[in-house]
Amino acid sequence: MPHALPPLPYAYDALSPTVDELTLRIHHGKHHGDHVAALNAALAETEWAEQSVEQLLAQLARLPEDTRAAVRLHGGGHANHTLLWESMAPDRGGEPTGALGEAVGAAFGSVPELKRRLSAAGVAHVGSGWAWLIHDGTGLDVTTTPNQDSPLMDGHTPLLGVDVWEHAYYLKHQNRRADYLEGWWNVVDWERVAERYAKVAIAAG
Ligand code: MN3
Repeated sequence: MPHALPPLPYAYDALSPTVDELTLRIHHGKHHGDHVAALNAALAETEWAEQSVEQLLAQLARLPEDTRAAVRLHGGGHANHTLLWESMAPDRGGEPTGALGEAVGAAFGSVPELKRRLSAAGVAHVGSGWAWLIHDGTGLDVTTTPNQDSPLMDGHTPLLGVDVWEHAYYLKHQNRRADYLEGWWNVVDWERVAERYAKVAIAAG
């Protein structure tokens, strides 16, 4: 079954002014939409066409070379953007509570320290890519990936990711990636992050 562009779970102007409407329209409809179309083109009439994007990224090395590069870029782009849309909501922000809040405290000392580290990783990342809060099988960590690489390629579970490609912020913030990252925390939906954490925490025991 072909991969599909998931509809945004909110209106294009719902995250404004943190994420402006034009940026979100182009980012979702064009950038993410193009990844989905290119992924489907690469997988068409192959034995891999029925696999989920998560399955594909977790076993990238098994794919034939000509398919692998396309799945890495466009499958990664599809998975990363889907997670991003689901991680944002209007008027959110604040701090995680419950088990996730405790795990963040244990790993980073505090939620503000996690935010500082993830933002700093995003600012310091050279070129296009993503900054992540991941579960690496034993606990939480902050990391970055280049281009559209997914933490799933390393066997890690992405819990929260922020897109630091210029297309994610340039219309509003131009070169000021740090401003974009600072504001972005205001639309992070920690409840969705906590749902992801609960699943991986059970699996990790
Ligand atoms: Mn993007």
